[in-house]
Amino acid sequence: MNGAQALIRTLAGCGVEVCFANPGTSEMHFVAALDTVPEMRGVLCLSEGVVTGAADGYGRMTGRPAAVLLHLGPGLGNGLANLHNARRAATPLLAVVGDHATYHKRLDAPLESDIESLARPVSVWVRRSLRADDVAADAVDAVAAACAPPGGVATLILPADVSWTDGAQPATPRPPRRPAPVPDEVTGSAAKALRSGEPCIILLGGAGLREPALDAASRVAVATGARLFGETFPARHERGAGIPAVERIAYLAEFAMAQLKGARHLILAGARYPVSFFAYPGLPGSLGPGGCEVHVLAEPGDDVARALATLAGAVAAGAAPAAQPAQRPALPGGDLTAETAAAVIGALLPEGAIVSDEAVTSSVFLPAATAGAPPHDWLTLTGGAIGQGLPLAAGAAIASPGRPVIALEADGSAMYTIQALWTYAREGLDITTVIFSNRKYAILAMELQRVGASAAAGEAARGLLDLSAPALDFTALATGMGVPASRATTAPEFAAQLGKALAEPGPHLIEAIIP
Ligand SMILES: Cc1ncc(C[n+]2csc(CCOP(=O)(O)OP(=O)(O)O)c2C)c(N)n1
Repeated sequence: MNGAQALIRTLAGCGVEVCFANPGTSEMHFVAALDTVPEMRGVLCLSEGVVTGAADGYGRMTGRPAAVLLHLGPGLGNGLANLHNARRAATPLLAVVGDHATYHKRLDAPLESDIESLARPVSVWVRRSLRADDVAADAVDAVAAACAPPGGVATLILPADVSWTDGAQPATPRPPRRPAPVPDEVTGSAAKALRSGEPCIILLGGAGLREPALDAASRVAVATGARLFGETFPARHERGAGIPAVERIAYLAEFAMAQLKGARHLILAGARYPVSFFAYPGLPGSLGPGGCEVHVLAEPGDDVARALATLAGAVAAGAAPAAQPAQRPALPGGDLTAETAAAVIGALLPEGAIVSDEAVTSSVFLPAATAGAPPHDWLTLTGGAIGQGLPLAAGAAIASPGRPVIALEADGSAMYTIQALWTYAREGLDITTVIFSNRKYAILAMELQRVGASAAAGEAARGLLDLSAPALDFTALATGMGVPASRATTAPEFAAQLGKALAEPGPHLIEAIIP
């Protein structure tokens, strides 16, 4: 058995069963080894941003890492933006980065680069395997690091000669580490705040936005009058009819400050303290109200659900959670806009859907329109690096066979990793993609004003935010990659096309032309 075979066998033994890949020459023994380990499914993606974003979606849905296979420093570099998003999502993910043979590095061949330095900022763990004998043990350490709560990117650098050298053996998996229990005095201090009669907010993040944490948090809110919010961009938010509804903190700082206003105690359950996405002249970066006491009930790597259950036991005995009632918007007539499109999506969202939301400005109306739809998961752009939504949907679909996946995607963001559509078609993934085609970088037109740069901005500036000439033809792009596609220009057209796409298995794309 060579190093690559021992590595892949070890990974499969550790529960790593999918490898999203874009390989090169230094990874050829890894590629060849896939045929000897049928438990590992290789999934080809046509750019590294798709590879890493798909692994993020897979990890968010399974709680287990997918592997990615990347080609030296440049391959890793192409995948970095979505590794950054995965880091922000605390997704378990194993990045295998192929490298030149150990003895070839001194020659400074064209693809030679400093892989460690590229990997470190997005990784919780980085190691270079130096011998075929070590690679399997390194893989076990890598998986343990990726899975250590709350999860992260572990990067294993794999020299070509470590892959091809014979005499390697698989290593035994280690049981994953459990989330850390929250000490009684911490839950006790939060309980004291909740009993004080002073206004409290509980801010949920990470596992706090999943069941059973949501039920416990809702019981606390019902019993004490505390207000519940979710972090602005959660990795995975379980929501819909029957699940306690949690409004997310707004992206715009002014709105977020209004939501948090009046709180005397801010209890963080798996969430970070809320800060403004960017600095704006004259606005604070810290969004909590002045004088508000912060209680860290649970860090993201702690047992958030257990801490909330303990808290509910202390302050909410006998209280029932407030379940979101089932309700859907009526199908609208008339023009297609971000608002009517959201109503259509809310009216038709299927039970058990997984939504990848990178609709940017068009996502504003989606939370309210879908709040009472059947239970579903909502995945968001955790790290602000656009080009994540389409790859994320691919990984979520591969992680969750049988569940419908819906990618809600802004046109500008879609173009970063549009190659994901080819992987949808090749793998036959049940993904319905909606492109919100407003033919501009709308959010940046708004930000131009908000940062105070609009007075100086003229034709040249507006040109950098405009996507209208030539108009992107998303139906042609999709069909060119094997995904059936249609274009909607009215709300009823959109409803008919979405209904049809959701009813048929396999990938579909709808280009929604909106103002
Ligand atoms: C990797 C990366 N590059 C650039 C940006 C800056 N950026 C933020 S939003 C945006 C454009 C978004 O336009 P679109 O996806 O069409 O959504 P819209 O604002 O029109 O709703 C850009 C370029 C970013 N966030 N991430």
